[in-house]
Amino acid sequence: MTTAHVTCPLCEATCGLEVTLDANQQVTRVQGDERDVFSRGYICPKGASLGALHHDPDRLTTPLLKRDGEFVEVSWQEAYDEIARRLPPILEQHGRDAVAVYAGNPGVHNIALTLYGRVLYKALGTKNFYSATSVDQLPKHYSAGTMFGDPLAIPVPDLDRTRHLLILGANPLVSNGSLMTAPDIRGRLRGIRERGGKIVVVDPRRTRTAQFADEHHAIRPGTDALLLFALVNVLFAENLVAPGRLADHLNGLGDVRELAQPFTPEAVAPRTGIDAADIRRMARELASDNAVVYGRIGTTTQAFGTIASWLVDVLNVLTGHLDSPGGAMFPLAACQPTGNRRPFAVGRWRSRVRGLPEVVGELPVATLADEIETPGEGQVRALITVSGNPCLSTPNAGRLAAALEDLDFMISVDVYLNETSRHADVILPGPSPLERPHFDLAFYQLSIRNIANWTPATLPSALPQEWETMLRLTGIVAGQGPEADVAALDDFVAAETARRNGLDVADAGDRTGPARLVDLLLRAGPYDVTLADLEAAPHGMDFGPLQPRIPEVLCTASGRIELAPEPVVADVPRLREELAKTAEDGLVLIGRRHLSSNNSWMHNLEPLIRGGNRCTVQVHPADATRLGLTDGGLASVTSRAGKLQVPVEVTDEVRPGVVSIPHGWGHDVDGSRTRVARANPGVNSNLVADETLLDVPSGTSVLNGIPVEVAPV
Ligand SMILES: Nc1nc2c(c(=O)[nH]1)N[C@H]1C(S)=C(S)[C@@H](COP(=O)(O)OP(=O)(O)OC[C@H]3O[C@@H](n4cnc5c(=O)[nH]c(N)nc54)[C@H](O)[C@@H]3O)O[C@H]1N2
Ligand SMILES: Nc1nc2c(c(=O)[nH]1)N[C@H]1C(S)=C(S)[C@@H](COP(=O)(O)OP(=O)(O)OC[C@H]3O[C@@H](n4cnc5c(=O)[nH]c(N)nc54)[C@H](O)[C@@H]3O)O[C@H]1N2
Ligand code: SF4
Ligand SMILES: [Mo]
Repeated sequence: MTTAHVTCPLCEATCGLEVTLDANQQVTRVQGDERDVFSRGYICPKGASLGALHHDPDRLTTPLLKRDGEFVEVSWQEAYDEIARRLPPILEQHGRDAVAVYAGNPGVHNIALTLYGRVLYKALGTKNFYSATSVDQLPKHYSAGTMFGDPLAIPVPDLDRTRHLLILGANPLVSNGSLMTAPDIRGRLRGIRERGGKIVVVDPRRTRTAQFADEHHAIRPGTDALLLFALVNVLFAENLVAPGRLADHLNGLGDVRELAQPFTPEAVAPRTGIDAADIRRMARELASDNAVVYGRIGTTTQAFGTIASWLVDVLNVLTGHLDSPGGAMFPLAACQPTGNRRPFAVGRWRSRVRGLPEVVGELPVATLADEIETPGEGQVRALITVSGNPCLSTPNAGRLAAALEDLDFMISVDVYLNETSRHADVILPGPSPLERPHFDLAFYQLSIRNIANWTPATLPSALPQEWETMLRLTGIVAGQGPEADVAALDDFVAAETARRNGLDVADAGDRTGPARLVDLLLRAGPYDVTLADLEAAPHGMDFGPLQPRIPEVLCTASGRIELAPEPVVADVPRLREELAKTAEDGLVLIGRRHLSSNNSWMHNLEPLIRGGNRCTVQVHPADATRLGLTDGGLASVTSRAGKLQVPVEVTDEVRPGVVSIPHGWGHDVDGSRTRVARANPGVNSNLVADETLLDVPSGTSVLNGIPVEVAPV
């Protein structure tokens, strides 16, 4: 029997887990690591199923190649030979932009894909780079980029010190927190209460978090920007604006006051569904206590995602709670993202068909199907998906799935043959989380304490590590063929990393791969640590609570916080038009998450699916009566984009006028190899998500607040 201490790579919470294996290297137990410096024993059902994931017989262990429409298992050599035969001619004949990339969420939880994926994407040099970011947090990068100059400088709520937490569009008791790395959310929220503080939730659903909170406001979807502007309006109207020490670091305070003028509590109340008196009180409470405003998916994947994301931080600034203990603070991770600390720019290129602007190096995935379907120069003819399942996770998924069939060539770097990878010509699998080292490069940038924890691989891998896969593909797209010298490419990447950070690559000794890069980044980082120090600390190192970072963190051209950044302000007229409209009474669709699911890809694990799938459309009793829907009956849900049928769950958890279906389901497609998921398929909510509905500045999809019609079947 052996015990390993690992950091869970499945969500943003970075819990420390203790994995027990028997003599046959079977995982016999997974539990929370009581000694982990950050999570102190916390674990959720997903973390507990790490063993089930590792042992899942459907998880791919060899490359698959499609021959005459059927997948066959092949050697790595055969897989790369096929790629080398088919991919370079597309690049040569049609140019770099003819090959698109879609990078999915698990890649951000995987150092091999984070550190070496970018090497591949750079070598490809395509403008057609897409990722899950444009169905997720892109508006937050946009607002951080324009306000603070760095799209990665995202302030997080200082959960352990705040006394008043206003949560909009997040359900951290279920999601375990996002853009806020904080294991054991429940314990930390309880801490706020114990300090005499208060938690307020703004969400169209009475979620678990809303039930736990002191106060819940069931907002009408897509109207957060109106509510937030009204809060700003009240702060100015009642002379509650007090940015404190930030006053010396601000531009645009007067502009914000002026912009907020039309958004009085009385004006926004009928649209948001929140009383003017409540809005005034919420604003006063934000100003009077050590408070922080925090917004997540419900504020980003909606029609005014960028404005809402911006106003969250405007409120934190106006109340003096940005960069202050108990407010919204900038983490300082042990490994800093390398390189480009130049002022943020958007729209450096545009998508070919719809002319949508590039943001943080990517185009909105809502337009990927357009780029594949529309002939002409620059048409996408090949696609590489890396740890992504866009056929379940992106809008008008039915259209995208059909478009993928038109591609000349497709590669999926993925651990399952699923709804997306079934369209590929070649699937390249990677090791399980227990067979690779782990370090939460991305999420320590968003952590509510400054933490670092290195996890060595628990078990040897029969599969190549994914950094090698990325470099093999890099070699092919760089014209070096399938036999490219991976070690030489890795040396080059390490030398570049060292050079950019003013280090000598030899400092990292004879390490290779991600371990060498992490060691170099640690050496270049703000704390006096190396990878050897982390290796000697299996339960992690704690560098303490967050510290103020303004002005050092700012990277705007002015060197100040831009409180009214021009590209965001340019979208305010659209919001004013929204304010002028009378409230429609049609139904809108929102999403939801469940504790035992992880977007689209963990439904194949028995322990997580026990009790059947939870994929229903939730409908308020008043709407159900009006529409003739019955609990347990079947409903059709129709939008401009598509149609689906789903069981009805009548519940007053959702507000009237709102229906909710979780995303990530719809596993009953031909040709996938996920037996458990197929037996509990649910429906793909993104069949009705409308790819033409976007948050205009960022191009992020509207996945919450989609107009739909619901009828009994
Ligand atoms: N309607 C609606 N749609 C949504 C959302 C919503 O709230 N509502 N949420 C959006 C959000 S926030 C996100 S992040 C996206 C997620 O969108 P995606 O990232 O496209 O989807 P995932 O479900 O995370 O799928 C991840 C894929 O990675 C594979 N995978 C898992 N582990 C590994 C690994 O170690 N290596 C490799 N190579 N592959 C691996 C899985 O098999 C799966 O195919 O969905 C978005 N879509
Ligand atoms: N168990 C589990 N955990 C997960 C995931 C998972 O799939 N399952 N996915 C992970 C990923 S990739 C992410 S990005 C995070 C997301 O983390 P969260 O954002 O915390 O997760 P959600 O449950 O999607 O919460 C969004 C909330 O917004 C509400 N909402 C919808 N529309 C609106 C609106 O217009 N305004 C407001 N104010 N609220 C609205 C929804 O009702 C929902 O409760 O979760 C991560 N953690
Ligand atoms: S909360 Fe997230 S990191 Fe923690 S055990 Fe669950 S899935 Fe893993
Ligand atoms: Mo996400």
